Amino acid sequence: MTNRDEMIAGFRVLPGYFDREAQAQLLAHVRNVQAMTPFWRPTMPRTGKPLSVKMTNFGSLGWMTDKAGGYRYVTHHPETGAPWQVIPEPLMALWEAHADYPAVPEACLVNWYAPDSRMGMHVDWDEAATDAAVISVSLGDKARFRLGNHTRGGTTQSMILSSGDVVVLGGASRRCYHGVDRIYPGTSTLLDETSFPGGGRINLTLRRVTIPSAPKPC
Ligand code: MD3
Ligand code: FE
Repeated sequence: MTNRDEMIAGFRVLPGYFDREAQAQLLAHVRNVQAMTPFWRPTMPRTGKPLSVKMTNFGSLGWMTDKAGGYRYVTHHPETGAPWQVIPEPLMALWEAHADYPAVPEACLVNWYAPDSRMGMHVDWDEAATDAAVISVSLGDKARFRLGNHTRGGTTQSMILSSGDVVVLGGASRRCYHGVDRIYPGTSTLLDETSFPGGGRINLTLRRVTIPSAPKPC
């Protein structure tokens, strides 16, 4: 087995995991939290440069970044002060079925890509529970996702993710560089113009953030 094989051993794609009806249901959950925890545009630590995606979260913890405080998890929306709403049931069921982890997910980051948004190559380092997989759900327009290496540079591979696809980033793949090169505008009709002006793509990522406390002996 090559290094690369080991690295991507925990990486799985489940194409078409959610059918159109289930995708619409997940999107409705995103729509329903907009009043309390709307999409906002996070900014980079130090520079304050806005990210290209808008974000919100579900869960007991939500990921954010801003100029003053940097990358972190918080319990409330940075602008409205409302607590993040609960992770939708179909996502909890997905985690239960595929995370192979003895604790519930705490965060579900929701990224909304406009047709011209992208996400540069990075590693997700802000979770203490690095042994837990990250599970990703794609909704709306297709995107070209890129999976790299444990170091910046080096070999990468790209794949197209479509609405309803699930990616499980377990094992060593959890610590790989990854990003989104581009969105393919107009390749899905899932996002309605009223709730999601301009359309684009929504990505949901389920994460365990804190290390679970040891189970009580019986
Ligand atoms: C690979 N999101 O939110 S999802 C992110 O499509 C993020 O919005 C991208 O990268 C998106 O941090 C990609 C898949 C993903 C998420 C976490 C990972 C891939 C990952 C962690 C480690 C390796
Ligand atoms: Fe990431």
